[in-house]
Amino acid sequence: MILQPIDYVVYLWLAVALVSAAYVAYDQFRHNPEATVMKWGFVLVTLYLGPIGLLLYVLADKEPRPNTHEAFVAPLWKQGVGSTVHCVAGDATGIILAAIATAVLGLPMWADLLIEYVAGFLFGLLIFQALFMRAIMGGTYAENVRRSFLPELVSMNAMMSGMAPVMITLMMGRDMRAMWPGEPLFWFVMSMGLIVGFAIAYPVNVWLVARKLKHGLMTVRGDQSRSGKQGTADTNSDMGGMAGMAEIGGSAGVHAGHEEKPGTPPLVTRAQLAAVTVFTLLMLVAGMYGPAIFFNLRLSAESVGRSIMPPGMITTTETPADAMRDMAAADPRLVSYHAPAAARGDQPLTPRMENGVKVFDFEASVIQWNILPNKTVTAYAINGQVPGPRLDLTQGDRIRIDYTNHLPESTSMHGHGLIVPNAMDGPANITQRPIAPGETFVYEFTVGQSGTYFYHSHDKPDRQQAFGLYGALIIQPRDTTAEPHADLEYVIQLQEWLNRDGLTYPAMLMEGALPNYFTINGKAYPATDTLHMHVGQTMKFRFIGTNNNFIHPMHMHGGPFTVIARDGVVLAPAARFDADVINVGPGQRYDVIWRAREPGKWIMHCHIPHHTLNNNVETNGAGGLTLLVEVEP
Ligand SMILES: [Cu+2]
Repeated sequence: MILQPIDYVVYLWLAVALVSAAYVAYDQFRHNPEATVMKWGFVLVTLYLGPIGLLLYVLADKEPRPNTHEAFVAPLWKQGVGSTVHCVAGDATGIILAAIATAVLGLPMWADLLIEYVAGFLFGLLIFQALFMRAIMGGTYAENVRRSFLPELVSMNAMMSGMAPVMITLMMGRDMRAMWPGEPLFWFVMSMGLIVGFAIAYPVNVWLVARKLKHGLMTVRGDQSRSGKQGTADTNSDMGGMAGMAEIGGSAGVHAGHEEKPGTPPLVTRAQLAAVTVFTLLMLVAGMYGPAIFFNLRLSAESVGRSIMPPGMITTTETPADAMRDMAAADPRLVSYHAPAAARGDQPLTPRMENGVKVFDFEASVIQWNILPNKTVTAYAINGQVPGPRLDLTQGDRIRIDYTNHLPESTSMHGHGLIVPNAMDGPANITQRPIAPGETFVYEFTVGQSGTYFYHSHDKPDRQQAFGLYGALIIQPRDTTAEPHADLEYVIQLQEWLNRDGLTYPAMLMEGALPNYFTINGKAYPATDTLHMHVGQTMKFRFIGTNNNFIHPMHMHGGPFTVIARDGVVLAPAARFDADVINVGPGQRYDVIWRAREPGKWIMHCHIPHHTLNNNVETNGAGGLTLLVEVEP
């Protein structure tokens, strides 16, 4: 599934890598007179480097015409390619196996790096160098390990010094999917790291080949009557189960690209070797330690949980994984319901009566929700709507809410402003154990108050309420005589959203997390409701600060309204006042009555102009927190 623009590149790259590796495998084993160890080396490296591996194969190793391979691969630059391919094939395989293991085990990045280095080095040395090259080099396995140790060390150091910073920078940026081997992005990032590692290791390998410390490409022309799969018995026993490698030994004619015989003394002094070894060790330290200055290497793939953080979020070496998961996008792959574009939230929910108790079923899940006809958000929703269903109650009702959690994280519900038994209040980990995914929690209490209230998530509300876990509680008083009357009524629930490149992040008053969309009842203007009135009619607006961050100065055109209640409590007649702007802060409720005085199109909107735009764009004269009231004569 495409979650980010980079994913197109990732899938394309991985497809090209697979096709390239398939071609190299076919051509190597069918047509190219190369040693088997190098054939496998090129296949693996093409798998890791994609089209670059294919390019190197065709330019440096693929026999151009029959019986020209010996001469074709002779130049030093090609021998250097062969030597680097041999190194990277072994080292990278060890590194990738280690990366998968450390991710699954939940080890931190710093441990991941060290284990990758050791695994890559050992895999390269013990298997790709000492084991597979033994038939060519001669001698015992132990002699080969000893002889290969320094060349393998300097080559591995150089490769890791290039790979580590690329891997860390790309893995530990804002798209943490890159840390998890189950994600295609992980393989793409590994590929990018290996490309840089290959490039850095190449000059080192050219030097190693030139000084006769390592072999490069070879030409192997076996007995044509014999299948390449069948080696001699003694080679097979050395190779264990890897019979396919057998033809590098036995009776096959092997010609190393350089004409030295096995055992030719290296053309290198102790001082040169020591200098190169020390220098590549310094490169390694710089490559491994350098990124720790900028990234928190204590994080693990498991702890960050494939989070994608908002663009612009400030992360430092101290930013914990919890902070990243808190600010991460809602995962669109978890969407269980695509609400129709015209669906509305705040729908009255009819209870079923059980022994005099009004019972409501709440189901929280991840949905796709349209805030505009052409703009969807990934929302956390109750009963598939944003805002959640409205509960129309009467003072004195006994109610029960059976709350089932289908979210990927725990949750809870708080009845905001209500006087309830403490155990029914909702703050997760304070008055109740959070409702785990798949669990149901029962909230039951008697509604003693009346007025405008709301419910919202009280488990990580900065994240969950921002994603849409809230809804209105409208409670009629038992005695309605004191209630100021209006002809019509409309509930206004405010919300802020952050949506970029198709992903929805919890909007927060933090760097990189500021909202770019704003909704009334889950819709941004011009998708908000248009209200219809006649001159002389009155409308009771119930403002609810269901949003998380801003105080919204809600302003009415066409004359002032009368503020008649605050936070569910009706103001005494002497305390009521007229205004044309009311500041609705998070959690606050104001009931106001507005009289239609003149016919026409009157708008209500937030007076922070940025909040009346959709991603900074004005549509049909406004956007976001804007509502149209059409008054007929
Ligand atoms: Cu506002």
